Amino acid sequence: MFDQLTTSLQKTFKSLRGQGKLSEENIQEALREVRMALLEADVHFQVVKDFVKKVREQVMGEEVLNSVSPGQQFIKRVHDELEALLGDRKVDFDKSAHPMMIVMLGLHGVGKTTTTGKLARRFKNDGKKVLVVGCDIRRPAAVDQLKVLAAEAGVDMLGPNPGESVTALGVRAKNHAVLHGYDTVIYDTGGRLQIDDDLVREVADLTQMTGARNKVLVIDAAMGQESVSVAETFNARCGLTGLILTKLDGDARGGAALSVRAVTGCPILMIGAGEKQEDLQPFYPDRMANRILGMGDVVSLVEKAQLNVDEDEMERLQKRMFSGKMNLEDFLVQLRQMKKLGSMTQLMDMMPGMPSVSKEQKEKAASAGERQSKKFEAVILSMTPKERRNPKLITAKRRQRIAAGSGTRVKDVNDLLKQFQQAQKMTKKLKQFKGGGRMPRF
Ligand SMILES: Nc1nc2c(ncn2[C@@H]2O[C@H](COP(=O)(O)OP(=O)(O)O)[C@@H](O)[C@H]2O)c(=O)[nH]1
Ligand SMILES: [Mg+2]
Repeated sequence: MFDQLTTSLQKTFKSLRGQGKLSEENIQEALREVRMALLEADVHFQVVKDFVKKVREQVMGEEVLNSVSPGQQFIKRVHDELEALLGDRKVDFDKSAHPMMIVMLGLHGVGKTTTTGKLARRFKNDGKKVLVVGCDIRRPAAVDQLKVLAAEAGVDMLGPNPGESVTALGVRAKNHAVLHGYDTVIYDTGGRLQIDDDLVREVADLTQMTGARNKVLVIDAAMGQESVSVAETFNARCGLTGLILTKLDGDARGGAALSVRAVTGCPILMIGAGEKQEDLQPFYPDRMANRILGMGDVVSLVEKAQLNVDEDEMERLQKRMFSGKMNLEDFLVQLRQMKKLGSMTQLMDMMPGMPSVSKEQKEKAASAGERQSKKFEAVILSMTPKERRNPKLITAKRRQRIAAGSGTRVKDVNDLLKQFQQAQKMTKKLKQFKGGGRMPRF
């Protein structure tokens, strides 16, 4: 997702990077390219217009700072505007009422039921007692689908009684939740292929009768411009409180999804990037902006790591990475943690510089990467603790010993040391970025 946008923006930035000074002319040219990139990615034209205008105003009116190159400053502006477009800050569900109620809205097939299961699992893991309610009463299969997902998430589920209306079911579920001490109630509703009055009235009644504070529109990121008008209609009739983008794992251009936040003013709460229940993440505007610009998503990476692996170890590692110091012991920890994190392909999407690579290339690189990290692990294990802490000690002779000891070739030892040096270089950039808020060169 967003690969194409990333590629074209990076091309623009590349041509700016070499410029010692930005002239009005090359700013105009760069802005034109940014505009094209956004339009090609299917971002709504009005949103693009506003976006480019804001960047232009910012860039024209400002003095070039000494510490950064003009090109970097331009990129920073684009980054900031992109972040503002995606939302000023991270927003969570409205948890002020107990039980907290969420109504899932949206067209057919966008991922409401799947996301209901994902959310249920998430809240359950947070220690909440969760009830999901199958309000898609016209399709018996939909209620069964939710039943399966609820069982998978380990939460309770309530379905319609024969002849029961959606609002009656909604109110019954609410009473049931209050009576039995549920903390969270998620209503999965039915959708249509296109927006129609009956549907909107039905869900508007449901939200009103239950008093649910969270009215969340689920948007399929692959859907294109239609999602903008769908969002406007739902917002006008139900008063949306948030958005969830799904299918960000796909190849679609995704720009329409980026426009919906700007058009409705509703925050994006979560993003779904896969069919499995764990494939749901909170949405951070700044991280998404980084990712779209091809800076990767180091912070998300570290967070994902924290969920799955030893937290103390990760924290130590993170600190060392940000301090610009890293030795081969840290590198080994990193290799092992990465292994625990699951698919390399998924991880590579989050790595700096990676999003501009094609999917096939990523997959090919991923399996090669997994083989290589096994080798690297063996190599590091064959070093003495002193060598691991101070890789500069590793002379040609020592390389031979290490290769023999680990059943690898000297070339593998060299490759590892080279990669380690690159990682070290990157951590130094991270340090700069964290310390001074400056954009790393990419
Ligand atoms: N790849 C991918 N597929 C998804 C995602 N979310 C939902 N789906 C799939 O989209 C299809 C429709 O989902 P469903 O939840 O039934 O949509 P609903 O009609 O809105 O309830 C199903 O095949 C889901 O597995 C996602 O984030 N990524
Ligand atoms: Mg459904």
